[in-house]
Amino acid sequence: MAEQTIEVILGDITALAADAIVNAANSSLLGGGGVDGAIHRAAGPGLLAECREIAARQGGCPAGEAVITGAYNLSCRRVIHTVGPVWNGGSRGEPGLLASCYRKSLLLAQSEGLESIAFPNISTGVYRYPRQAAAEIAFDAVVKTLPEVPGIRRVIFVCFDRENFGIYEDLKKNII
Ligand code: AR6
Repeated sequence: MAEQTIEVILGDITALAADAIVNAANSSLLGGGGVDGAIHRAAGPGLLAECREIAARQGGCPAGEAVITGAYNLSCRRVIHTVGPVWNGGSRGEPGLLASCYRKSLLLAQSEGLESIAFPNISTGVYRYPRQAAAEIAFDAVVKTLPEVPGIRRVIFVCFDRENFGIYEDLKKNII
């Protein structure tokens, strides 16, 4: 089987030309701050209009799930919106919900015929998930799901700050 790669980069996910970029959205799907705000600003108003339609049709998106839209003014082809858990101490299902964000996004990308997907560090901003723990879950979920999604050739973890970048680089050295 052809190779599947996992890359770690430091940068702004809105600038990536991957087939899909993943948005760390909230369950309303109607935009917000952080990476969600940056993606909506860069994509333009068409993205919000499509998110509104999805929200009206299915009542938003629960934590751990994912939906897909067009990319409008972004350089990628599609945007996958997933909703991470709010960190509440770790005993309210947060690890499973965070893993599900990565897994469901990969399955959705595969089902749409996409080959490359870029993830931000879901839940580690406004939702306060501890960074080391979140990064371990991200790698673990991706490594475990990749065999089920052979169409996905490239997974890119896009870190926006040096602390997350360091954590991801260390994990990549140890895992791969
Ligand atoms: N590119 C890549 N990563 C980014 C960018 C960017 N342009 N901007 C921020 N990050 P957050 P959450 C990183 O808060 O914790 C929103 O209001 C950031 O450094 O965006 O899942 C939503 O509407 C952090 O590491 O998402 C929800 O209400 C990571 O992205 C809520 O925040 C995630 O931080 C979701 O919170």
